[in-house]
Amino acid sequence: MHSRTETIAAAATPPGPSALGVVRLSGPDSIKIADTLFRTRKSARKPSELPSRTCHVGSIVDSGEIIDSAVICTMKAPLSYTGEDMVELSCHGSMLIISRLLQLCRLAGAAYAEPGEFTKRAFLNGKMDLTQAEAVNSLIRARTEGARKQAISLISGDMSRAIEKIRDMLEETKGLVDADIEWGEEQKIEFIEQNGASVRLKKIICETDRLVEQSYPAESAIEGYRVVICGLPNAGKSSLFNSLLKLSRSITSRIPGTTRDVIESETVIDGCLVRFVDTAGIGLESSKEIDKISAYRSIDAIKSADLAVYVIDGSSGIGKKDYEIRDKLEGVNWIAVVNKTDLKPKIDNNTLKDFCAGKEKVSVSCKRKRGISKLAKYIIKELGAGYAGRLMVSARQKDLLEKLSGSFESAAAEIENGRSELISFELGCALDILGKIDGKVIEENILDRVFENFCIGK
Ligand SMILES: Nc1nc2c(ncn2[C@@H]2O[C@H](COP(=O)(O)OP(=O)(O)OP(=O)(O)O)[C@@H](O)[C@H]2O)c(=O)[nH]1
Ligand SMILES: [Mg+2]
Repeated sequence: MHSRTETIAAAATPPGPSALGVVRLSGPDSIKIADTLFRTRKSARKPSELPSRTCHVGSIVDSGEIIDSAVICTMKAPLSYTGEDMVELSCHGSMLIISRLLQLCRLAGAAYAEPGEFTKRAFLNGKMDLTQAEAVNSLIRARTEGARKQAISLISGDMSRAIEKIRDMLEETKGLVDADIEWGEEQKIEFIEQNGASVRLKKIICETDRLVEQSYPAESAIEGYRVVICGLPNAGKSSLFNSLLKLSRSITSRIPGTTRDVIESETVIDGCLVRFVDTAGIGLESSKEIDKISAYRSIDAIKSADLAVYVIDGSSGIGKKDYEIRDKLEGVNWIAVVNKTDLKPKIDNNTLKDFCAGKEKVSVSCKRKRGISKLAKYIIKELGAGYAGRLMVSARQKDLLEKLSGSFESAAAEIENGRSELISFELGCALDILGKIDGKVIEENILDRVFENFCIGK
């Protein structure tokens, strides 16, 4: 990325014909650069002559030629998104105009911005912490109301406040331990001996555990949870897939082996994006190569599932082959669905209980559309994908939260041993991890990784 003394420019709107196209500049020369290419319509004023944070209609000009009409807004530091001098130009959304405008910015001294560079500057200038910056990207990528709400709650600082609370408690405790190291003998603080450190650490662990419990991965929320429907041929997998999607997506027929490929389609359930995957039946008595390939693909799909839904034909019963497939679900989160409940049942409760081995089971009839919405809600619950009272965290944050819990374990062990210096060291490590979560501790390679996933212009 560029140094912050450089001024950057980028299109903030996607390429392609549209009503408006926005180009933004950020950095010390933003307004000076805008002066070279913009004049207001009536009074031909330069951007530097306009009051900050006001909008003005005018023209983009290149050597006397009018390129387009545009609205300009200049924002003087620090009152801007990045905290630097900024200019936003809204012109017509034509690729020709936008690229010409960017060229003019470049000729006047701006560098083309890299992905996320505006938000990175906002972070570096203290406009937001790293949890908020990451949430900006989640907000842009959110495709469901649930994910949008979560991203907004993070941008407004829900995660930042939770981290700050743990930091306050940790700093206070470390302060007491350090005082104990320095003054303990003389002033008889005996903080550690009086159990003070361990009581405080328990409270901190409690607070952290709550945060870990509340958190769920942003990637699944944004890209969709993968729910793979599997089972024996003809169990009604494709019928269930279609019923859950409320769409006739897969072909269904009474001939076993109808589905050959892995078929995916997404839907939104209770504000959560779910990607359902229909698979070929496993265990088809066939020597054909194509059927073997289908079965391999089904098994592969199961391995990548956030949740597997094992469909049982309730009118056929549970047999040896069902158990063989169940064994392939080892290590995968799965539930059982008994389908075709409109027909005479052939499964007794004990067999079903034994097959499910503690896993949940739901009964449906795809033909009569019975039990489908209950199953959909159940899937959301099983995925842990509900949004109420929860925090969407990036893989990076989740990893650090787990490390934080680990460092508390080490601190607790040192409290047991009564070694103040080591307690203080472990608490310091925990503070360091907290700092990496919200960006109080800056590591350039981490920042690069966070911002490289952003779009250009954000
Ligand atoms: N009576 C009844 N029939 C059902 C129900 N669900 C599916 N079927 C029928 O069962 C047959 C198989 O359904 P599919 O959905 O194609 O089954 P599948 O598991 O995808 O089958 P393959 O792709 O061949 O593995 C079709 O004739 C469906 O109409 C149900 O709830 N009740
Ligand atoms: Mg099928």
